[in-house]
Amino acid sequence: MISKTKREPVTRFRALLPAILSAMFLFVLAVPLAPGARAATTWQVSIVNYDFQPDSLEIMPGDTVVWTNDGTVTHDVTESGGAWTSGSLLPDETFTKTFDTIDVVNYYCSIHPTMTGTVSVGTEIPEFSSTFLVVLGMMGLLIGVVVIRKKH
Ligand SMILES: [Cu+2]
Repeated sequence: MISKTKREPVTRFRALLPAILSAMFLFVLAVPLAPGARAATTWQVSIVNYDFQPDSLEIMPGDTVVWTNDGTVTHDVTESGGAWTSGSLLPDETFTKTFDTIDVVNYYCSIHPTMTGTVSVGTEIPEFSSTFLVVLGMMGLLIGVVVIRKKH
């Protein structure tokens, strides 16, 4: 004979299972998005044929961009508002810059102003998303617990 008290924990666990699984799923999603969980990346931009290739980058705060003059004439990398510049880059010379703050950075070559490029820093993934997903997972768990408490 199976007593009622022995069956109860199994029933409780089964009812909680969807909440536990959804919470685990959301945590798994949130972890790679959490600040600091991701290693900084170095991105390469080639300056060739009077063009920045690629001319549009989507990076995360803390990432580094290396521009290399693969062309045959002097170029530079200058922020559109003049906040910073690489100075003259002779063929084969490089310019390295790390972007720490969320921003959309437009730049151009001041020698050939039709050459333009953009670095989007952390704007592709909303800043709140990791926190949002963790909170959502915890809410799922909490709702599951509340539902079980009401049943028993
Ligand atoms: Cu140029």
